Amino acid sequence: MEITKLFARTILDSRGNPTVEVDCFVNDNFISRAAVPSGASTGAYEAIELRDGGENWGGKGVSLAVANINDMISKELVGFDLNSPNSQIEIDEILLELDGTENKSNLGANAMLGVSMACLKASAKLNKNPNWRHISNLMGTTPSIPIPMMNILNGGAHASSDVDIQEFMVIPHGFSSFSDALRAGTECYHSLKLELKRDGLITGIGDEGGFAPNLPTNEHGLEYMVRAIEGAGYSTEEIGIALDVAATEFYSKDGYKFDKKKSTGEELVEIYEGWIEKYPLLSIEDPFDEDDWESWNLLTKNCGDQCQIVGDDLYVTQTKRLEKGINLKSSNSILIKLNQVGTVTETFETLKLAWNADFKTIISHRSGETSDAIIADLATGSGAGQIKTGAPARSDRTSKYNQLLRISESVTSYFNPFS
Ligand code: 2PG
Ligand code: MG
Repeated sequence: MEITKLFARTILDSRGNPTVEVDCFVNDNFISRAAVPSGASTGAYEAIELRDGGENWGGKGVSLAVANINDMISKELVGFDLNSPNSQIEIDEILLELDGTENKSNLGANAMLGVSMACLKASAKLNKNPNWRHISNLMGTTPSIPIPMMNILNGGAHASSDVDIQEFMVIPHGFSSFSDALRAGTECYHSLKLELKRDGLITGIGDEGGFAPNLPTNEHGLEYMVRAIEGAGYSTEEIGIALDVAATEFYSKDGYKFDKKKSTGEELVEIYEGWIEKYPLLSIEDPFDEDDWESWNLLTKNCGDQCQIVGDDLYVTQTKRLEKGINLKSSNSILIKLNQVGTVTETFETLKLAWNADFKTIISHRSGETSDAIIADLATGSGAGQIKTGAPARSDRTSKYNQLLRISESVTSYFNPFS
């Protein structure tokens, strides 16, 4: 069962930017395909996504990354036997060696991840397993369906509105199955549209399918979330709220530019504490800049027993950064994105390190997505517990929710970290 060909091409992502897609052929038969997502509010410490620069595609072309797969990587991996039980680890090691850099700037994390994921799917198929089961076999984990975090109100770098906070999400945790949770969250999405319309606000959407109105303050977003939940006929006991503040985006040397004024990290801590008291706020991601460790530590100390404090840009799915956060007690949860680190094996390692430290884990999409639904399989196979993959709208987001509906026909275990 040898890889006989790896073929990469440029395709479009959900924002209309080019991205990498990889086909894997085994014994001359097409066997698997993987597409690479891309972020807008990227962390400074993420593995490097190789872009061409120049005139075409506004500099965002990926022809160099595509060529790296079709030339250099293919030369190394054609002939590789996917039957080996350690094939994923071996393939990812070959990619790391070939790249030879700390930040994957040589081959490009987009090239490496495309190949790593295509090989993961190829081995799953050759083993006659669905992707989620293959992942659980590789990781030694018990599969379970994750609870969804659904981003129904978009701001920050994902919208053209004046809202600083990037994501306002519902967490439908008071339900005993994924499909019921998905239905409830989706009803909140439609209810939010009605609430916004009622107040004469626009209902155009942002990059992740959530509504993107202008609002007088960020706290108004929380008020609309409660109205959406209650308007859909639910209580805030069964549906909570999660935020991705993505604070690095509005941080500069003189502080955080939030609600049109400058605030310190300590002032933001106080704001978040007030919100945790007042709203059903269960999870706050990236409440501070990726290097403002002190503010992270303070919020986790004050609120970590009532609320998930989630590191995304802070950890960029990398064990080195996560180790520091574990030692400093900077958060109690981590967001996991395959393309922040660039290979499947390293993603598994980060997940395991997080669990060993009793961190909660959330598998995440990027704001630039494709129809590739592998994160639904990763979330289930790893048993990570939570998935965030945008609004229940637009195929780039619903492809993941729909894949979870299909998987839940086979996997009955449904993990609810909030019950
Ligand atoms: C985030 C992500 C996904 P982006 O910040 O968590 O929602 O956004 O892909 O733009 O980094
Ligand atoms: Mg984030």
